[in-house]
Amino acid sequence: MHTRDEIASQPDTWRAAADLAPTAATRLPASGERVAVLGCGTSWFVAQSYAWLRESAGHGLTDAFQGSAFPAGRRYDRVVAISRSGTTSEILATVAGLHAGTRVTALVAAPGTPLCAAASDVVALPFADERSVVQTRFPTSLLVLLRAHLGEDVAALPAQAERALAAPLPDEHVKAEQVTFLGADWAFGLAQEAALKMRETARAWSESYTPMEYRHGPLAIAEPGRLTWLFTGAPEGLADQVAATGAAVKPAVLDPLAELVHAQRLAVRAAEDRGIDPDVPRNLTRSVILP
Ligand code: F1P
Repeated sequence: MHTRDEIASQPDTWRAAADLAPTAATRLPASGERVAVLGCGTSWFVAQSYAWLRESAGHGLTDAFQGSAFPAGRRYDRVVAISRSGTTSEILATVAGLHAGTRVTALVAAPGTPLCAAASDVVALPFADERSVVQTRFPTSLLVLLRAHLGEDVAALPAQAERALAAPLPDEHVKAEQVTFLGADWAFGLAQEAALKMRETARAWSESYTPMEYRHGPLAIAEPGRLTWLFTGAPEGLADQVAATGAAVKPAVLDPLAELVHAQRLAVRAAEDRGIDPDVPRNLTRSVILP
């Protein structure tokens, strides 16, 4: 099963991504540039996480947009377009419509694709490309590269991925009727990605919020037989409040990116438990190419 194999390969692809960071540096945004990051689906969630990390690390204004929702009047020094396939229509259309002179960095798994031809700079991670329709190791490996580029020491992350691959998946979690993922700050993008993984892979009811936002309504659906999974620390009192509803609570143990790996495994296991083949997600294709 290639989805499971690709999930399991992440310690290696994360090492390769960290090794690529120094030579990719000149093709990635320089400190101080005004940057917009584009993506669709999984790649949009990576865009959100990267934007939060870059701006909070003091490297400059960084906005994230869906490929189809770029505000055409805005001017940026550089647009970073994330697309595993390099073929997604909305990304290609938005890049084609940018103001002349905007530098474009394409972050792809597949070099030689249309997005690469439209970009001024390309960083390709072919070692993280996937046979699986649903994305797992490309987005996480790309975030390792981007975190390294932003100055973070990522040396310990592959070992975190190993721990996520060995972490338990209790029946109470696999059989949960509904799962809500919570992540603060840059990890909100990861929580959204985990919830998408549950929908794409297992057709499961899943939601995602920041921990502070969760109490503003979504908590109403917490009840026995459901799961709330934290990717980051819980604000004062939240874990107790969720536990009081009878829902299972999974606290954050690992780096949020490794928590995502653990959640990818939950999506695969939940799919199998429902008799669904994770390698054949319903209604989905590798990328959305519109006529
Ligand atoms: C983005 C994407 C995937 C999704 C689906 C359609 O593709 O939205 O995240 O799983 O299969 O395409 P890409 O632009 O990153 O190649």
